[in-house]
Amino acid sequence: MVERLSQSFSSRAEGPAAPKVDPQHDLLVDCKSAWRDFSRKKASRRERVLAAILAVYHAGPIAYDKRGNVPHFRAVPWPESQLVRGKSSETHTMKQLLTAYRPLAAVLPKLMRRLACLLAFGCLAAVACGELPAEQPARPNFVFFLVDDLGWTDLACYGSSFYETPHVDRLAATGMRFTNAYAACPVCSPTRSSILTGKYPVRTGITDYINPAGGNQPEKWNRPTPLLPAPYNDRLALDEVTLAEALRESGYATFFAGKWHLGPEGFWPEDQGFDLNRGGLERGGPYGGSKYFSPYGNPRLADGPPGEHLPDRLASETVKFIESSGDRPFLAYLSFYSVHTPLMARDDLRQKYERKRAELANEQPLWGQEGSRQVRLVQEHAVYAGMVEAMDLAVGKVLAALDRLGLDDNTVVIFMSDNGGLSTSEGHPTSNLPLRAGKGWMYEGGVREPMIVRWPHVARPGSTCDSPVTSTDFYPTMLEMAGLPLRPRQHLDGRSFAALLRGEAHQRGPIFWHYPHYGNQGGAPGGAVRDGQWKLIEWYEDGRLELYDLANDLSERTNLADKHPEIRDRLHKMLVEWREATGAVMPKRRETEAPPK
Ligand SMILES: [Ca+2]
Repeated sequence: MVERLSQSFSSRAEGPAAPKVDPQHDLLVDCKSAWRDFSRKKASRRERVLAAILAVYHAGPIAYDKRGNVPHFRAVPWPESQLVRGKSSETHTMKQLLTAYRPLAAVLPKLMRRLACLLAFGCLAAVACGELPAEQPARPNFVFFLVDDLGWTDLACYGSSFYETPHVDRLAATGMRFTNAYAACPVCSPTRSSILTGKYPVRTGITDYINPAGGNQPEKWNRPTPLLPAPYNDRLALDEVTLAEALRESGYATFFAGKWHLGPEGFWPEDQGFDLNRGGLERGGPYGGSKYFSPYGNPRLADGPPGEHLPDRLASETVKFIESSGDRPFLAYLSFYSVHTPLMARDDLRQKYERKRAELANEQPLWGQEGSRQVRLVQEHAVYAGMVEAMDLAVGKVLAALDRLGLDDNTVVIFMSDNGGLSTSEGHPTSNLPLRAGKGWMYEGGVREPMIVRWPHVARPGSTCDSPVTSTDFYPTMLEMAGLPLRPRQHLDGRSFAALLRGEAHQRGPIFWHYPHYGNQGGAPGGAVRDGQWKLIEWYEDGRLELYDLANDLSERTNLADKHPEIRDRLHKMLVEWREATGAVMPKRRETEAPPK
């Protein structure tokens, strides 16, 4: 037993991957890491007790409270002479320490009894009684990659044969890839709010993308549509306890980089739980300066050298934060402006994909029809491909930093997009086939997302999960991963999918959407519910219902509303009751005729 501990401690203390920490505290960190490792590996009770004794004796309350890992810990007034020769304030090497502790193995049963007497409560008592859960006590770090407008098939690991995404593919190979993951809305601000609050957009009132000029509010609406869009909130309320605030309250360092799009100044990341904000504003795109290249004209992001590329810069800022986080657990939320318009890529990447497009010489039809819009059917947009690859390179930069710093082992990495790929407007840069339509639409192309979660030692590397989840679910899932109590009154609509990551069954129940707006991409106001294999869409202009069997019709080609009226009516009732329960605001009929086109 002691030999096993010795090996673990030695590798922690002397191996090349040992985390770089304050020399005053490296002993503490290493004890802690060792204990965490033993917990993870489901070590025997005796091994865990010994690791705990080491940790308690040498850590004391300050180091643990600082990191917030084991808040109930108390230093044990253990007679020094019995354990280590010398003063506890001295720094011991691991080898010295283990030599000193070696006799402990012989007296362990007696020590356990004495410990149980000394500690009537607290974590160590739980260890001694064998009650400590197998979960690691060290809180995991979180890196959350949110990509803007990335479509379901925009990654090689999700089937793209044109875009090249080796770094995200590697993330998928080391984590779990979800095939039925949804955004809470087919446009961006609402989904962003759902991740940070654990609530459907209908509850935060942010049901459409935030247009700082208010052009999509009903009083300013000037498009000749049958309905006036519903009014909606143009900022995330400060009284929401965001995911970042919940983690920060528990000792996490919190960092935001990139696109925010959840309200004006005063409602930016620094006002919603993030210690640092690099580039987050009211803007929905990189609309200042030279846009995707420095100078950025962004009051929350200092300009870099001329021509510096924004996704790479955001990755560098994220790495800098991770390097400076010390021994605090952290949340690094890298919210790319990519791959949203404006369509701009590095010249070398654009040229690479122009060559690739020429070599592939596609002869399939490029365009189909979705409502009044053309929809792209083939991925071959060289500039967009360059944007996807630049995002992938930035992800790779952050993942490499985790590896280099020895943090990959205790960092949960999440990858997600906020709505479907842009396929029916603004350059039509991508195709979401086999999914129907894209960003701005209630069909699967608008809301089904690529989603990857790497939870070291828990989620099976390279696994795939087909169970439906949605963007409200990150909040409770991440609290559960961190060993923190859930906040069900905050994340009202979120359901933890930690069980899925553990490989266990989990039925999250139906998933709902409410989008009472006209998108810029051709979509019309509507609502939807997915329950099992079935999805019902209700179009608010005329109440038309569409029912799809996603298990057999992923592309939503065959409307079964008339063939299965009982399923249609059951789902419609669910949707109506959900809207009533959540106080959904509906679009209104115009009181006067629509202005002429
Ligand atoms: Ca978006």
